[in-house]
Amino acid sequence: DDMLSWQMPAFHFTPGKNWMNDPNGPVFYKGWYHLFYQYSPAAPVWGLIVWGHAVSRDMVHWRHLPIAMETDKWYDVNGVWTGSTTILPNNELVVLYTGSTNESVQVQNLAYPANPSDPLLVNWVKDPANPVLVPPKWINIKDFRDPTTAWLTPEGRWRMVIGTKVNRTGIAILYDTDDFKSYDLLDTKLHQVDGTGMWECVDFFPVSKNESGGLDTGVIGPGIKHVLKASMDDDRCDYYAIGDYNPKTGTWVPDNPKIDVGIGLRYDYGIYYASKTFYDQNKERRILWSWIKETDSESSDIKKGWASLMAVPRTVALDPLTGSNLLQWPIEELENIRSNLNEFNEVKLEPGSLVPLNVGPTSQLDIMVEFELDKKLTDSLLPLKAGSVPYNCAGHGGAGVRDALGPFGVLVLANKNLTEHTPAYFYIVKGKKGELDTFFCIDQSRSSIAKDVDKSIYGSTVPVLEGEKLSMRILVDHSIVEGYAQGGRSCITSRVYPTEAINDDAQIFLFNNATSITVTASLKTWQMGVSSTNGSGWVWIGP
Ligand code: DQQ
Repeated sequence: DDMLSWQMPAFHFTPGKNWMNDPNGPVFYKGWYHLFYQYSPAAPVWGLIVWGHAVSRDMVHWRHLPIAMETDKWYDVNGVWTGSTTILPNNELVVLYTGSTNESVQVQNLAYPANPSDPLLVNWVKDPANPVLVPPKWINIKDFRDPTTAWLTPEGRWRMVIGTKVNRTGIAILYDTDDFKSYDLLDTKLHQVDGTGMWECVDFFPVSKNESGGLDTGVIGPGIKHVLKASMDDDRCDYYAIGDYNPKTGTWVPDNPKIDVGIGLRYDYGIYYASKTFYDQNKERRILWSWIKETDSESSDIKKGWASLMAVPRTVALDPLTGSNLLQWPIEELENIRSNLNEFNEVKLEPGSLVPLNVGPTSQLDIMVEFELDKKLTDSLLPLKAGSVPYNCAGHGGAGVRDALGPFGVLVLANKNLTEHTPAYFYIVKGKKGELDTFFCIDQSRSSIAKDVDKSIYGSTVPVLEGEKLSMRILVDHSIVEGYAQGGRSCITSRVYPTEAINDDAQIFLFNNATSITVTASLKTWQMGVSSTNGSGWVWIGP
C-alpha cells in the first residue's frame, strides 16, 4: 500500500528486504567502500544473524552483494555477530567478529578475504584456528562481544577492545596479539563505569585537537585526545566521552568524570545505536555509521517487508571551539545528490507565526537554516527561579508549549491541517545564574495520526558560543528525519511514520512559538537524490 511503500528511504542505506541491525567492519579497500551489517535474511525481525554486504564508490549509491558470512560453523551457528576490520601494513584485511556458538557462548573469530585481489571482497574465509578468543573465567559467557578495529601499539603489537560487564559495571577490556590468533588480556581495564550495564559495540579512536581531518586508529601523541564510545544495552543509546589514553598502562581517563561514558554525552539524542567508526584513508577522515531501528510496530515491519536503516555516514572530529564535544556532519558526498535549491533570506518570524515554504516535493530534503535573535530581548529574560524545574525537551510538552524564547524552528512532513507534523526546534532558557541554555529538540508527538508508533520528544542542550547564530541542518528522507545543530555539536535522529503528510501532501513550514521574541530565519533547501531514484529505494549507478 502507498503509505507503507512511501516509508522506504531514498538516500539512507537499507538492505531493501528483511531485518538489519549493527554496521559491521566498514572499510575502504581498492577504491570501494564496504559496508557489512547484521542481517536477518529470513524476516523483517531480528533472528539468525549473518553478515550482509554492500559496496559503494561514494557511500551514497550502493550495490548489494551476496551475504559475506553465514552461520555455518559450530562457533557461529547461533549468529555471526558484530565485528570490525583491520587493515594490516601490507594492505591485507583481517576481520574479527563475535560468534554465538552452538551453546550460545560468545567467542571471537577471525576471517579474511578469500581473494584479496577482488576489490568487491565477495568471498570470505573463516580461520581454522577459530574461535581465537573465548570469554575469560570472570566474564559471563554471554557478555563478551563486538571486537573493535585493532591498532599497532608502540611495542609493535596489535591491540583491540572488547565490551563486557561484571554485575552492573560496564567494562572495556584490551587484548594484545601478534598474529590475531593468540591473545594476551591486559591486566588493566581500558575503562569501566559502575551502574551502566553491558557495553555493546565499544569504539575507541583518536581525534586531533588542532586538525579537522580524521586520524588512523593507532595514532597517539601530543595534541591528540581519545574518544571512548559504548552502546548501552540498558537504554539502547550510544554514549561517548573524550579523554586521555595511556598506551603504556592501557587505560583511558575521561576529561570530565561528570560526562563519563554512559552518563553524559550521546552521539545522538534520538534513535541511534550500535554505531561504529572507521578511518577512511581515501579522504583522511573518520566516518561514523549507525543502525537506526524502526519505531513503529513489528506487525507494520512485517507488512512492509523490511526493518531498519543506517543513518547517513557522518564525519566525526573534535569540536575545535569547545574542545569538549564531537562534531558530526553528513559526509560531503551527500551534497552531490542535491538539486533544486530554494533560498529564503531573512524571513521575519513574529511571535506565534507559521510560514509555509514552497519548495516543491518534501519527502527527500536537505534543509539548512540559520536563526538570528534580538540580543536585547535575550538580555531582558528573567533567570529561572530557585527551585523551578529545569527545561528538558522530553518533559515540557513539545513544540506546542510556548515560552518567552522558544520554541522556534522548522516543521517537516506536515499535512495541510497540521494534524501531522514533525517540528525540529530551538528553545532557549536563562539558567539560575543568568546563563543562556539552548536546547535542540525534535517533537514526534504529532508526527503521525497512527496509534502504533513511537511519539517521544527528543533532544538536549547544545553549546552556543558568543556571537554564534543558531543553526540547524535537517535531512528528511521519507520515514527518517536527522537533525544537526550548531554544525553537528548535537544531533537527533527520529523515525516518523506520517499517514497523510506523504508524497505531494507533505509540506514544510518555519514557525516561531516564542511569546516575546521575533526570530529572523535564513535558509536553503535542496531536493535529495530525486533524479537518481524514484523515491522507493536504491538505484545502482555503476562505476
Ligand atoms: N547486536 C549484535 C551484537 C551486539 C548487538 C547482535 C548490538 O554483537 O552486541 O546482532 O546491537
